[in-house]
Amino acid sequence: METKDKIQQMLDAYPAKTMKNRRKHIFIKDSLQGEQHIEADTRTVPGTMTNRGCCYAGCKGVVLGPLKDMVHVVHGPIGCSYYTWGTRRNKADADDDGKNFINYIFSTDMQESDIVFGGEPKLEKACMEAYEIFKPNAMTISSTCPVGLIGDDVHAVARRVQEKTGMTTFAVSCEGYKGVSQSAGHHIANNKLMTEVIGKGEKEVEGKFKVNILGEYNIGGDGWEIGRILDKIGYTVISVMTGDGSYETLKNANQADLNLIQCHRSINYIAEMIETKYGAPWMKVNFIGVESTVQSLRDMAKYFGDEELAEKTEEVIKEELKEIKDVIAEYREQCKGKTAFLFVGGSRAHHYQNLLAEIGIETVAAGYEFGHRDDYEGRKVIPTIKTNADNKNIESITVEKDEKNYKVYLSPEKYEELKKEIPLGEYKGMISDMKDGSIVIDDLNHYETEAIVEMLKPDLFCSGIKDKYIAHKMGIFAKQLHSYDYSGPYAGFKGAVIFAKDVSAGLNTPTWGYITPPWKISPVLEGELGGEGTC
Ligand code: CFM
Repeated sequence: METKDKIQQMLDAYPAKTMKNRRKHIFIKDSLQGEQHIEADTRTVPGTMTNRGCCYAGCKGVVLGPLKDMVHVVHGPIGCSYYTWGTRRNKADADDDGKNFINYIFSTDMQESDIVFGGEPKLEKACMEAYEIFKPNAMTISSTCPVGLIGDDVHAVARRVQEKTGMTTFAVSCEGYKGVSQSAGHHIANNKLMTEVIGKGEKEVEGKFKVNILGEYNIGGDGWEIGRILDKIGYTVISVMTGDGSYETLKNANQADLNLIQCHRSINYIAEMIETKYGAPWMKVNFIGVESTVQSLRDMAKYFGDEELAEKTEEVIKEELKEIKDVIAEYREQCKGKTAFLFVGGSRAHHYQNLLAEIGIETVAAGYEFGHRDDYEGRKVIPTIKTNADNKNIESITVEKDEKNYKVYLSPEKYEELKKEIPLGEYKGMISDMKDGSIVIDDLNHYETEAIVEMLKPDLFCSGIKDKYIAHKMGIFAKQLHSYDYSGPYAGFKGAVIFAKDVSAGLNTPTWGYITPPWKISPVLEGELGGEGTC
């Protein structure tokens, strides 16, 4: 049976309405068909087991949480805090001020009485207590679902805390139910960082070739490896958004000459707003994979157009490649010919394809949990994306040119000229890099995970904790691309070696041949419905 028919068979198991919905989220890449569209960033069909998270997860968990010198107070029931406590491996080390609170979780532990009588007094007390104990550089308050339902005015509380303490304090209305996934939370957090933090710094940052790294969260230390390389070349990294980031550095982000975007999905809004308000352009980079890293470094050198910088870039590339070339070749020998199926949030299913290819692994299927159409098809589709009730629910802000701090970095002519060579203000999306015949799938659910693994029999399944063990039970090596399991960094040159080593070890262990999945031993679960004492 052809893949196309197998996919149809998979969809046929659904009720008609669900099938109609899901078929728009999946296709087989075929260049002969011209542009292929995918439906994305729409509601998950109720009842299907999605891997998506909520708006609060995207706002507090992904974008705000890694800012280490701030205290992030969660206003809500304890579960919202407990289950987001330390589950994302965004590492951080304190700067000179010694303030690093990311190992903590701060919650108001909302109870029934707070729901009935209002939780504002408790929230204010919690913020003041956290301030007294930790003296953070700034504070955020994140709203969870009940806050929106009962109407606690978190913004008023934030204003009162700021008045009393003199510390920057702002609240975010990122109730979990907003939007259709954590993607809504990214947008809300981006807006707040832009209005409340970026541009508030008063000191001028010294240094040549000033950049910010956007959408880099230092998972497993990725940001540190990228920072090491940029530092060696001679860049000044003003701020990283937001892995190992801080309020203190983020305040000055408006002073950068160029914004580098690693994860487009979670942070493109800030890049656009900085460009409008302060003038600095943004460029898409990818520091996952050796070739992608080399390409990104060369693109950066081209942007700055400085001869010495270009020379140093080549020197560093040469030096780094020399160190890793043979090791990568060795792992390639061990992994070549294998296939992979990637399903990650909103950027990694794309970013890892080059790195896998470098060790001889072909990506046969890939998808995002919550990416938008532009993350699949490229930014060119943005004007054609329809707004719906769910995305209208998310505040969209417009910023204006800051006459005092606006700088012209490139003349419009130079910008257009450079745009032909480097991805300035451009992201081409995942589909263009995929081979014909590969499957692209959006918001994969657990039934489809099993069906596609069964269908393609990939050697490697890269996803997260929610579906890792399904693959393992099916005898297939699964690598978590969210948390990197317990490993990392995977970015840059040194990271590529660690990734190759981990993948090679996972693929080549004889373990997979010894596994008999439970459904092969007792394929049918037997039980009785109803009976005495059941309700
Ligand atoms: Fe960006 Fe991320 Fe990702 Fe993301 Fe995430 Fe993540 Fe991710 Mo998990 S910001 S979209 S919301 S690269 S937590 S560091 S790994 S789903 S692919």
